[in-house]
Amino acid sequence: MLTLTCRLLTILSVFIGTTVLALEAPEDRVMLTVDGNISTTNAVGQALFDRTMLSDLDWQTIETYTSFTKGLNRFSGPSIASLLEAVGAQGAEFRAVAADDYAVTISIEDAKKHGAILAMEHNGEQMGIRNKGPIWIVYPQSEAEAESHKYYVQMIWQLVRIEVLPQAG
Ligand SMILES: Nc1nc2c(c(=O)[nH]1)N[C@H]1C(S)=C(S)[C@@H](COP(=O)(O)O)O[C@H]1N2
Ligand SMILES: [Mo]
Repeated sequence: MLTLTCRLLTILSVFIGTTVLALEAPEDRVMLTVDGNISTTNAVGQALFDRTMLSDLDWQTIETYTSFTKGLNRFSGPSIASLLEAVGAQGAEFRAVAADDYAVTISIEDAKKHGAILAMEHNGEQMGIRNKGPIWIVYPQSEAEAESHKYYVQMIWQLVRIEVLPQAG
């Protein structure tokens, strides 16, 4: 009986896993396009996300210092890990591209390890395009870490696109 229950649970979790992996089409304005080395799409070669879809990912609130703000600031948004999982990203790095064409390559392992998020709210307010929004990649950092060049160059604001890079070699 126990084995049967276990088996049913396995089948069920596989089923739920598959359901979660399917990505519905956005119903609202697209805020983020993910492409490249991904297995889950809702357009040809792309995973398009509107605000609701991003809000449904693993939403996190962090309190952090950044090189661009004063004192402790609160940021909320989906974890990068959950976005990458939702699109079935395969690879070691992604290229993040902003509306102003600024771009930076980010290590997936590093972003996951540090719990970086796609911040969409700053101190409880949605971020507009004039305030580094609507999406800003933010790493949780201490006051000292916030001055680390390695991380502040990765804090790309006005993020519009993530390209998961093919595995090297
Ligand atoms: N969208 C966007 N994000 C960006 C940048 C940019 O030009 N555009 N510059 C990056 C780099 S190289 C650094 S050093 C800092 C620059 O911040 P500052 O322009 O406030 O000095 O933000 C990072 N994030
Ligand atoms: Mo920079």
